[in-house]
Amino acid sequence: MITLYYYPSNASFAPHVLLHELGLPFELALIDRATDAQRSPAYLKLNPNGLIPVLVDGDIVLHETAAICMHLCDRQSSLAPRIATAERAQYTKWMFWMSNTLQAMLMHYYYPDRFVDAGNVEGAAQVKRHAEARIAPMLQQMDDQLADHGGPWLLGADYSGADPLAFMLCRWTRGFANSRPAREYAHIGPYLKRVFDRPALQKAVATEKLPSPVY
Ligand SMILES: N[C@@H](CCC(=O)N[C@@H](CS)C(=O)NCC(=O)O)C(=O)O
Repeated sequence: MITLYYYPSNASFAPHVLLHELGLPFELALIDRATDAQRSPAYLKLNPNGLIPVLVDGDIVLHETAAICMHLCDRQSSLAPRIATAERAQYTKWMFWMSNTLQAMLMHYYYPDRFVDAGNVEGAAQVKRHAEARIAPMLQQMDDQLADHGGPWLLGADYSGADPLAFMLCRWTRGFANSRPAREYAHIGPYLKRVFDRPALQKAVATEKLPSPVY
């Protein structure tokens, strides 16, 4: 049995969608952030970083969202390009870029107080503004990618594990105050709608009870 440790709307969303795409039996285990369950001794044994998600797949215990997505996709050849191809190299690049660059900056946007001294409200507001400003050209890069290949999915013609991850991260920009959220970009907007319309994503949205509009 596969278990995904999750919390609604958190980074567990992309793996949750992929589990539905795979059609494999799995169970969800709620890590209740309201009670800081991600910092409980039992959970820290699964992920010493105290962060959501964790995937347990048999004797594999995995944290890091992009790594979990790639592991799940490797179970079904249609969800990731074949190893040692140019397409695979680009897929790996986008997974690392989303995790390392876009998601990392979104963490500054969502948790700006962690990057300044306690009580430094103006400093935190500044970090948030700067994070948003730095994410704007990243969204433009994704928009350019979609425009350049003209295909329906992030990599081009084929849907892959990069798509639920891209959707999740774009969704996290929905509250941007000083620049355009992802849905307002010319190519990302229709792309998000295509990913949103997939039955697997709809199932994850329903289970996590994400409020409308979702992105
Ligand atoms: N690099 C990690 C980041 C995961 C992450 O930041 N998770 C957030 C939820 S979206 C979390 O668990 N936050 C709880 C906390 O910071 O205490 C990954 O990709 O899995």
